[in-house]
Amino acid sequence: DDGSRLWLKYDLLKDTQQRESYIALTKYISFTHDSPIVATAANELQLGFEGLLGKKVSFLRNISGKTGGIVLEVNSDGASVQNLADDGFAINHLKGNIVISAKTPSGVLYGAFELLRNIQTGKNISKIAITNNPKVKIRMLNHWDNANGTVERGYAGSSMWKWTELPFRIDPRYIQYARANASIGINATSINNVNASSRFLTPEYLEKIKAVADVLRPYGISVFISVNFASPRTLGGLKTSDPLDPEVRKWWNDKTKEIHEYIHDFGGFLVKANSEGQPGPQDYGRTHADGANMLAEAMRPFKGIVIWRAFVYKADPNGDRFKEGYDQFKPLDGTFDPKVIVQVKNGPIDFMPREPFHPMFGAFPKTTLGMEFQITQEYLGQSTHLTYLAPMFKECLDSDTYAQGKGSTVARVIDGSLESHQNSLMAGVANTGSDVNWTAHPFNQANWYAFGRLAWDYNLSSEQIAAEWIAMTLTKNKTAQDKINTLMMQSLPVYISYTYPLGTAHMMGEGHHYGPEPWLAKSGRPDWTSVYYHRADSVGLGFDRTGKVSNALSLYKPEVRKQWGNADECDLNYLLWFHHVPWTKKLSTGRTLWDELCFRYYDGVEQVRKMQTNWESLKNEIDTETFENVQGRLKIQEKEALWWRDACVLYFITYAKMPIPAPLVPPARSLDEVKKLVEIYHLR
Ligand code: BDP
Repeated sequence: DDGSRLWLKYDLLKDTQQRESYIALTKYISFTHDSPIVATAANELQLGFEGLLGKKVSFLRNISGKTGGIVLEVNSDGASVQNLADDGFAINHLKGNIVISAKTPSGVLYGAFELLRNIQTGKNISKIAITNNPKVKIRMLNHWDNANGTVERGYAGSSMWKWTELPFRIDPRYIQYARANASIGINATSINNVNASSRFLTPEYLEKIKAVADVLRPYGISVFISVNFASPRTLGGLKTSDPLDPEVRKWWNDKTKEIHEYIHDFGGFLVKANSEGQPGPQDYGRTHADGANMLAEAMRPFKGIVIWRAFVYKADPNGDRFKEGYDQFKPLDGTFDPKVIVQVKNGPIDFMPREPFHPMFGAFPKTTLGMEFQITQEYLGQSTHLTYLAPMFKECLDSDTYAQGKGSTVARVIDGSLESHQNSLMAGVANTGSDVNWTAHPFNQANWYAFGRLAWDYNLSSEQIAAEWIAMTLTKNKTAQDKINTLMMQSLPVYISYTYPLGTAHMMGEGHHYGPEPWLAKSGRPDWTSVYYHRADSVGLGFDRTGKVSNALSLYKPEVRKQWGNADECDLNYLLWFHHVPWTKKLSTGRTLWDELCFRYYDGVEQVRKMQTNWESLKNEIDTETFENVQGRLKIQEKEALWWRDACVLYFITYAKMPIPAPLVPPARSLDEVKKLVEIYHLR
């Protein structure tokens, strides 16, 4: 199995009895609604039944009294759809048929995939009764794909969009991509890097993007474009891109109209502005709101929106990057056009393996805030570490901002319910590429899957999502499923243990972000070094954000401040995010900071070895190609875990000046030797 089918395997169910029971309930597929999306749903059911049940199920328009089939029904005001949101669906037994009803064609499509998932995971569907609504309206992938075929922070080959072939050749993978996304409820995609090229706004590229949009539309997926803010100047030949300049506004109005001539249901713009060298309204003394509102005005005649990113930070050696997004956007709360969603990364720095939730969540009642997670594992082991991210996404979504008292979770900020916003967005930076299995590491598929499932319903548990994915993707054997689930659930804490324990952050190799480089002290900007973040000195380790050095903690509500503000009570997982802790300080574990740090680095490596042994025990239950693929990657993971452990322990010991506590055995190599390993990655 080369993994190309992802979780949509549809292999024949081996249990004949179970198969028979499904066959009895799926004698035909009936639908009357003439929508391409409903047709997609019917086709997918047919494909699924053919594979899973080994029989071709035919389509019927009129069932007149027949029973034992599937009925797809778009119905705007029947009793069955009363409690449904636009993309929601109900699946019920009605008059002898399994009826999938929804208010919209997309709802029917999501219902069809839910039914298939029930069969794929071996559920009894004879009494199926489901009413299901998505929590978030826009469930979106952000591709960081470039026009030249490379992918920013992509670890699974090159771009899946074949720009040179489009619009004339449609790679069949676009359809597989659309199916996979629709199966987990993803309904939007921005197709190019946020470090955007204006090339994507030229007629030549709009024609290509139109071809992609035409493929995705029957799967309920709308297309967004990341735009370069300087396009009026660079592409339009104007003297400026000042958002208050009438000619600039006209240029965007015209361009937006032009885009709609290609893509009538265009999703909208995604913008990274005045961030990491990208142009933006501040280049002209204007605000983020001026920029975003100008684009919103251009979108006004249409249904699309503007997604404006809050990932901004100045290069200030005396500042604290933690506060930048908040500080720059706070005065703008209430000034954004209703068509604008401000997209905020889960944490205040940059997708670190563990970050406290971004302080903007809960502090911007008058602005629709969207979530940006990173599915591609820039800081989470790229394609060589098995790291299941659902628990990380959930840790953020479940965090309580206390904005309106207890229970004001980040999830409720994002779904709009806390502050009564109409629109809502959860975006994930995609991990897809040209690799045959899409994501390089077979387990990275699970992160794409988990992102979609959580964007649909953040109340699903990480275990449940993993269980679905495993059953659909890897094995039907219950014992093996449980073992793999345990392995996945352990993987994030294990990864954090040998890379960023106790709330450390940002100590990776410069530029490529691969491997450890905690000694990095000089870079293009102070906040691109490692020492800026860990602040190791002869006294201790960690960034004091409680007021003495930075008062970042004050951006949170008092309850949150209380939870993290006192080093004696702070959750150890967040400790060094907020405190500069003496090496000799006794922690709640009974160990000193130094000993605990060493213990976690060493334990992380040991746990990877256990993951290897556990994986070995699954040999007979997993397809050989997949088994060996993961087996090989786990070996690299072990080697790299050791690399992280040795680099960090040997570097920090130069400050702590204490021995590595027994019974841990000091690394066999010296700090200089480990430093050389990193140099390799900087060689030209
Ligand atoms: C950082 C990446 C960089 C992205 C940036 C962003 O290192 O490649 O361009 O985020 O989100 O994580 O804009």
